[in-house]
Amino acid sequence: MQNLQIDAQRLWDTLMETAKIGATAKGGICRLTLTDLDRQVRDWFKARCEALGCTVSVDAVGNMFARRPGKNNNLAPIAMGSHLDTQPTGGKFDGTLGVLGALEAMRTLAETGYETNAPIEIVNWTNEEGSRYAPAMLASGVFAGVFTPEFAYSRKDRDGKSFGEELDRIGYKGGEKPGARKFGAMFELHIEQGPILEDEDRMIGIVQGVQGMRWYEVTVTGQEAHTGATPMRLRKNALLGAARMIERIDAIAREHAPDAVGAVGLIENKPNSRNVVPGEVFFTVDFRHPDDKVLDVMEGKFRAALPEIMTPLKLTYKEARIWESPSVKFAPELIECVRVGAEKASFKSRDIISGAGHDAAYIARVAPTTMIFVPCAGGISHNEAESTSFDECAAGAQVLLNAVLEYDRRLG
Ligand code: HGY
Ligand code: MN
Ligand code: MN
Repeated sequence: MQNLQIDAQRLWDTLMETAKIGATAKGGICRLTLTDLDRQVRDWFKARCEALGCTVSVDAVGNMFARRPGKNNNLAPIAMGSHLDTQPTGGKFDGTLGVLGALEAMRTLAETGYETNAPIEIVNWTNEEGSRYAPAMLASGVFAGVFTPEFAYSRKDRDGKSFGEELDRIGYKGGEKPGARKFGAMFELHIEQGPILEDEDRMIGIVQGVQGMRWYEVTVTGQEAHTGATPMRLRKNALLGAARMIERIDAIAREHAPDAVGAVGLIENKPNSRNVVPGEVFFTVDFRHPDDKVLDVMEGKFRAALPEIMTPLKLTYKEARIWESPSVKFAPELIECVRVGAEKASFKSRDIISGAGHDAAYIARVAPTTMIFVPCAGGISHNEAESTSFDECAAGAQVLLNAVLEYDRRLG
């Protein structure tokens, strides 16, 4: 395997160029899935891949595949995937580094004329973030057979627009059946989104798997009333019930620390008027833990707390688990390729479990899959201040290329 070197400056320039698509005043990116900004970055990505001689295909939920042939095109392709959609106050690197790191690896293969045994594909997975359309990792989930395309199309954002109509509107509803394309392997480069690599001065995270994740939706119903004329004992204050639940959700996660995490991230208070007792509150819950059995215990405590808190306040509620992604272990033979890839580039590494969810968690169900992490400053992510350095981005792309070529070499 030649000692191919990625072009660090070219990678950085593409990251900064695409960061302009949805740039926010605070230096982040707001590029929600299936918006015009998502279309813009998809068009940009498609054009760059085609300029390399790749053929770009799109499946029925908008997943994009840029393919470079190998010596033996009967071999299943080796994929390098991640996502180009962001959080509303996202950073420049979450997801984008994985797709553009793969583009840089592909550019390096093309300009050196290096012929791989297997075809190589870059993948842009639709709606990894789950911010506009829940659940997260929706389109990689369809590809892996966890959800149907119809389920994905039916998902609505908080303005009532459906995934299906928005996918159509931006022109990325492809003809390919999701999952019909079989990968030999998938590698995903991603920022850690936590503080461990930086804290231990390691450049590369050799990811072993992804922790279990569960999302819930709760609607609390009380009674709108005048905040001045209604005695406290007669109020049915939905926001008070929600507030007590938010505190309890935090406490449940802390009872199972240090590995458990829990938060309420989205809340809608109605009518949200300063002199009306809130009559209805909608909020979301995110629980995670490496052990699914502990998530069962946390779920039980959460569900027991609802009547305990709501009944004395004369409130009613609806609760539903809308998403469950069990903990995932990645493919040992691919993890070994990443280890070889990091050693080849002389980067200090450590094994790590992913706290964040990733498309790789679903693709691991249908193909050998693993991930490569690089640090982000202070472990901050899902924040406009998200920052991964020039050298760290380059290191990630180099190890991605090395790992893919190590895997490909073993096919020869
Ligand atoms: O929720 C997650 O962990 C991912 O960022 N979608
Ligand atoms: Mn991500
Ligand atoms: Mn994210």
